[in-house]
Amino acid sequence: MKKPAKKLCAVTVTFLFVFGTILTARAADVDQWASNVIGFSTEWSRPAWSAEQALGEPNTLHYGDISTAWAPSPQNGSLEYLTLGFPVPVHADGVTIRETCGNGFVYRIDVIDADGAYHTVWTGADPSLPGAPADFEVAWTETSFLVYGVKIYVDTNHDMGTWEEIDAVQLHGSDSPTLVEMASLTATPSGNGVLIEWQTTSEIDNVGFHLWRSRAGNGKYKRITSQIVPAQGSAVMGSFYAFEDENVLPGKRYFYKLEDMDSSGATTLHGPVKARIPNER
Ligand SMILES: [Ca+2]
Ligand SMILES: [Ca+2]
Repeated sequence: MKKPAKKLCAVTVTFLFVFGTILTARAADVDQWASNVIGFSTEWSRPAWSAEQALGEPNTLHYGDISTAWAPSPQNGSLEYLTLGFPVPVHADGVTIRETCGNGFVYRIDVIDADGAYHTVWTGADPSLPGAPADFEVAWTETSFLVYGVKIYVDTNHDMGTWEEIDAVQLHGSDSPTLVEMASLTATPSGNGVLIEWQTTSEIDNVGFHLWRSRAGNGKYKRITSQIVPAQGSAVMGSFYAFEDENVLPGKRYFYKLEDMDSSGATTLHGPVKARIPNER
């Protein structure tokens, strides 16, 4: 029996276009309660009045010395601090400190960046009045860097008749926007490798790209670019990029994700796209 002639055009080309709706995410406002304790000067006891009592949503519903709020150890005579972390890094523009005892005691606020450096965003007189829980709201110009935590400075001499206590802390800001708009992202078998090509329609504040590869779409991705692929586009002009991955085997399937990075170090992933390498002929 005669075998049919082997087809020469056996190259499987997989184009997976990922559309703008997925790739274009704008910055969103985020208001979030503190989720972890980074540090504190003192705490009155544990777990009652501990630093953890300032995490999560408010749960101290009345004014007074109540164990569901953080209290520093000394009632008076010290300068104290409480440093809290938040789930989502944001370009921060404010904080709300819920004071539930000795109100009016905050004298300084710092925010913490990705490198763990502290930036003072406010100093002054806290106008919160005693007698009822008070939300001390502080606003500042949005930080250019992402904020991971807040340090609150407390003067225990503010009310000589009681402790100064914090029930909850909410950070306000916007999350990192996707500043790169993609037109296409493809992976195509080419020679002995895979050619990954992408095109942008605009790039704002983009430093460049890295490529990540996996053998499965939901698998573990490894970075395959040893150096960042430098950005070439701008806010008004996109650019075209190509990268050849030669470290692939015949007959196998590969998945790729594209990562863009902005000047603050924030990254966004695009894809995945996949390519199947033809069997050797
Ligand atoms: Ca006091
Ligand atoms: Ca609390």
